[in-house]
Amino acid sequence: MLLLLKFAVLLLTLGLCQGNRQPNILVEDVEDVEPAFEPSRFGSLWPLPQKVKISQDSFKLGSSFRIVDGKGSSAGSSCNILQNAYRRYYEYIFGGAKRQGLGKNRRSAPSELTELRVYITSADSECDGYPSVKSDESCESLLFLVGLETFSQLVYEDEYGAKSINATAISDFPRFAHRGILLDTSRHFLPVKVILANLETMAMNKFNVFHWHIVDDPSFPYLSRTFPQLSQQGSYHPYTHVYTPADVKMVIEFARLRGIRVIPEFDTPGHTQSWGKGQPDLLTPCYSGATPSGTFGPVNPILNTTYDFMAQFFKEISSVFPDGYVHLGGDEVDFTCWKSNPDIQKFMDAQGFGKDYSKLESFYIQKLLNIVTTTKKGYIIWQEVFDNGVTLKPDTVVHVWIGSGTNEEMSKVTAAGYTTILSAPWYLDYISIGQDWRNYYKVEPLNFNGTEKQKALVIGGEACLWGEFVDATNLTPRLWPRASAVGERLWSSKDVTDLNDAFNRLSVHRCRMVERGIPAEPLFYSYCPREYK
Ligand code: CP6
Repeated sequence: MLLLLKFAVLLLTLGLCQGNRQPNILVEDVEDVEPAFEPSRFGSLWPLPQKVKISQDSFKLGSSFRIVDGKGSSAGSSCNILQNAYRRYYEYIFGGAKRQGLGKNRRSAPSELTELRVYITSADSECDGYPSVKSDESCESLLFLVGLETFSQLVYEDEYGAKSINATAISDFPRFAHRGILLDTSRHFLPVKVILANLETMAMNKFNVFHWHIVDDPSFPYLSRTFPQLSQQGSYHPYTHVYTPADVKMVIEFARLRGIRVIPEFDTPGHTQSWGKGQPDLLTPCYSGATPSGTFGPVNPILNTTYDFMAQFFKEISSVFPDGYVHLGGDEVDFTCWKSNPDIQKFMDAQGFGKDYSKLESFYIQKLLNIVTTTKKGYIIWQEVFDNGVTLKPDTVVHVWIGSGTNEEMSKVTAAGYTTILSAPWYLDYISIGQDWRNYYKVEPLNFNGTEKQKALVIGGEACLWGEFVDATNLTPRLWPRASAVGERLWSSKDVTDLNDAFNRLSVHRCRMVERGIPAEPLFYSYCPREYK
């Protein structure tokens, strides 16, 4: 794929197409003047592309500058991902300012750029489809989104306020295919507007997975068509604090247009208190001595009705969420309630599990995985499921989150041949004074003992913003720009570790987010040319 500028050429062939990693952005003067490329000045690029050379030669974006399909491009006016992105980035580049009285045929000065022409060269650019881990940035229209973001980051205002861009050569591709953000809509309901604003910001930071931890103990905001009583009874409010099918569709489409996958998490058998409100008998009754105490524990693994329910529920989920993967949780199962329940004890004896409740946990998960497999989805699970020795499909993604022994866990998971994503060092709900982004930035995901083959199984990571202490009032500034540090670690080359350079670029990138209407918090004392309004 290439982006072509009239009077200067911007070749943007960021490639990852089916293993073909030979991407290039090239801006060069068509008058065939060899631009003087000066390395080492990276402007405000974030995350840093794999290779950047910004020259001193600057060009003004002409007053009739537009972003258009190149002639003969294999994807064009009918590609809504592209058309939508042209409009979005035009607004970002020109700050949404109306530029009136400028006819299409108005002449521009010779050094002015008049057009950004977009050439999509591959036949099967995904204009209508959804991004996936395999097609990750391999399909050109997705790659294009990333390229257009990079292009917009190269544009700056000269001293007279004119939009300018320097002749620049960029080679780019992501280091890791899975670059995620976890948002939790159970501890606090997040209005769709807030979710969309964060998807938009994810795109600015080249994240490509929205891990939607949609339900958990405190509330069940997902409105299920098959089991509407789940949110009717289990949400904070059955009308105002739910995600309707239309809301979910909107989130998925908004994400798709930005090259972002939406992976929902329906965490079981633990973290399910809210499910029990609308689905009687789903949870295990806890006992106090010989009688039920009236409280409930994890999903009840010994009833056939549990699995009938899960089969129906995940059949719905598999059709509502188009991504190839669902996250099935499986973390932090508390055995206290299971231990108290005499029926569970009988079942344990009958199965020969003895007193090992992790065997019961695995029994449940194994059945659940088989159910979900029939829906033709892959699954991601938290690390405990792997630790407990459950049989997993070869394409399972193991999500490593526990902060102690993280490297050993990464070694074990990859030695067993599973792909993995890392979150343990990136719990953004944990806050303290100071520049904690530096700690997220310093993480090297492949710093564990293992072969090259093992390291290749690390497909990426996720920054997690668990929801106990965030809602619409404070989520966005708490997430950005702290998550941007994770974004660069997952995108840029392993040797991009210069904290001072990162600080300088991130400060400007932060101001750019602010300018684009995102209340991203400051890194340190500073000001932005255009402060948040
Ligand atoms: N909720 C769920 C959580 C956490 C997990 N799962 C969690 C645990 C420990 C910390 C932060 C978050 N709040 N469902 C663990 C994956 Cl420190």
